[in-house]
Amino acid sequence: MKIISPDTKRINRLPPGQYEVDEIPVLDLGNKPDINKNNFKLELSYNDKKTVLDFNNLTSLPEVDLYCDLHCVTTWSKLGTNWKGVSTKTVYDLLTPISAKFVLAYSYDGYSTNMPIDYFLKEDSIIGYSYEGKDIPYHYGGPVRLLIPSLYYWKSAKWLSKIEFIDEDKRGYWEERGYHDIGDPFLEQRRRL
Ligand SMILES: Nc1nc2c(c(=O)[nH]1)N[C@H]1C(S)=C(S)[C@@H](COP(=O)(O)O)O[C@H]1N2
Ligand SMILES: [Mo]
Repeated sequence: MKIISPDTKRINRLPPGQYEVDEIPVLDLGNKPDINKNNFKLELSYNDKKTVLDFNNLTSLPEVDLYCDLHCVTTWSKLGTNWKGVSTKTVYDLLTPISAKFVLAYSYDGYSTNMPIDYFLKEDSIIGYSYEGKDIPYHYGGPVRLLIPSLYYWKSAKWLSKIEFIDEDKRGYWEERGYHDIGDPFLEQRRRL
């Protein structure tokens, strides 16, 4: 299935305060996690419910093609990127029935980020494993990263390790340091403090 991110259809596609770049800058904490397709595992949890997927389990789920823009809070935006992966809804449904209100995503480098469930489940939110027709390069968060195009790019966890569905919001790495709990680029929700 082909998904065109709704924000790419806006008349003014560039959110306020952003400028366009040609190449996606590499931004992360600088830790280099030992993770690849062979040792990759993704844990999903909601209270006592738990499921673990390896790379083959993940790529056996229905594949989606995503066309989207990326907006980093440091003010660069990359317009028109192409990814493949699994819809977040597909993965969420593996734990059904659940009624979580928030999500905390964790990464193999010690990173984490939180968001409301409705943003996590937007039609253009995916768990990505391919970028521009190839495996996601390690420096861009491969083998598997989260992509939440409706929020600033810090919500798109690279080297994804775990998705925790929760009833009460818990802050991730940057959110604990003052960044916004939602982070909508068109509303300029950059910082909470
Ligand atoms: N695991 C992990 N994911 C992360 C980060 C990180 O430090 N670690 N940084 C975030 C930030 S601030 C941005 S802007 C994007 C950068 O992704 P890129 O390096 O692929 O451009 O990843 C986000 N996801
Ligand atoms: Mo960022």
